[in-house]
Amino acid sequence: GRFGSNILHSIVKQKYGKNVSWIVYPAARTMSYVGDSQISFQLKEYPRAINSFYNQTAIDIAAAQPSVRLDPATLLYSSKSPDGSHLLRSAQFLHKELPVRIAHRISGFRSLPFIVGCNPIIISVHELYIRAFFILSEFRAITDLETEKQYSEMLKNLLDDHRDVVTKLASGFQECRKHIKEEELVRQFLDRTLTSRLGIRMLAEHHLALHNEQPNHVGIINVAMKPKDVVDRWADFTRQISDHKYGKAPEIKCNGHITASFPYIQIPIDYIIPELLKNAVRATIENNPDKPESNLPPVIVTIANNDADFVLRVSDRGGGIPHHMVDHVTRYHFSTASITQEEDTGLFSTMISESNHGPSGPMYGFGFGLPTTRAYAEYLGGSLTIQTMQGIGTDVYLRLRHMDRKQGGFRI
Ligand code: ADP
Ligand code: K
Ligand code: MG
Repeated sequence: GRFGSNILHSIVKQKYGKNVSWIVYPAARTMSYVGDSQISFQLKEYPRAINSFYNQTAIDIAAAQPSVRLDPATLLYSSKSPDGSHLLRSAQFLHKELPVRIAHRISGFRSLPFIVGCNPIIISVHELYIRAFFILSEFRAITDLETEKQYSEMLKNLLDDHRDVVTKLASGFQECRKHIKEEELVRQFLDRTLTSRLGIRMLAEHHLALHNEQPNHVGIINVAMKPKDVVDRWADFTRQISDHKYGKAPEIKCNGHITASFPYIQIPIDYIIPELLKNAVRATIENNPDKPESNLPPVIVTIANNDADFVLRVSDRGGGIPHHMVDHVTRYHFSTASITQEEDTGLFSTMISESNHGPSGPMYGFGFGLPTTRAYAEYLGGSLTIQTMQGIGTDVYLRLRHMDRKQGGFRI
């Protein structure tokens, strides 16, 4: 699009000292040059041309640099200064760090098998990353608060533009993964891409949040996060979409250390908890099809807090996971949502039936809940384990390390 032609424009200008203009034909996926000099070429097949019209060396150089993963305690204790210099420092760190992280992801896209890399949806995500790389790396040096404000505005827009990346990756791989022999390759790519995306978004959101005053918060860190409150909030949400889909919902109870509170970053938990609750609620309802709401066995969340970590156990009486499926449930795209089992359903949007859509998202169907949850937990120095009793129900243990650096903590 326009962005590509802008880059081409400056490359040509630099090399030949001439201004040229371009006509882009999106339908034909070709790009022709019209101008007044002798240079004349045509780029056939827009996707393949990405490599020629983006300045590759910049990405290569950034990709060769190591990423700097931050100790969350650094985020917490980098003190706020009245003159706003903490905002400057934070923006300067991102200005250097984000292009490196994005370049690593671009390397990941480049090393995908050809058949995957060619998928139009995967290409569109790859392009989003290339675009982000140039927007981030070409931003001018941040030396004053006015520039910082513009940088933050740009970050906010990028976060918006990348909002649907997970859904896009899910649908892109859904279309082409049947051609891939090495299952492991897809898993590694998705694990890395999704966790790196989580890290990038946490850093960006943290910077943006430093601009606001939110009670009990330093940036994205909730200095007194109460797991019980988070669970309760997502329990309401899950019961609401269950009610919408099935016309009923089991109770979701909390026990254990219900008064515990400590500093933590809520962003990943806000993804993980609803995924676990949705699975438990769905199993409970599908395993008790004839019971009225009042007779449904409750889903029970137990909270355990200690010096090193905290554990959430989600227990259901949803009949358990059948033996032959236990090893598969944490695989991307594995789902017992009937429609995903159909071969070659084409566009992903058709896979999640209308009736599965609550007011705030689907109950199931992506097959991404457990694998993403496990990848996030491991990225944060924790784990996700599943204990299932076939015929009775399932216990899922989410274990997460505290942020405290004395305990080894984790890095984002
Ligand atoms: P999705 O919910 O989109 O199907 P998940 O990764 O969350 O994807 O879960 C994969 C599959 O694992 C589900 O389709 C379901 O068959 C099984 N599963 C997950 N959690 C439970 C549970 N608590 N009880 C029984 N089966 C479960
Ligand atoms: K799955
Ligand atoms: Mg699920």
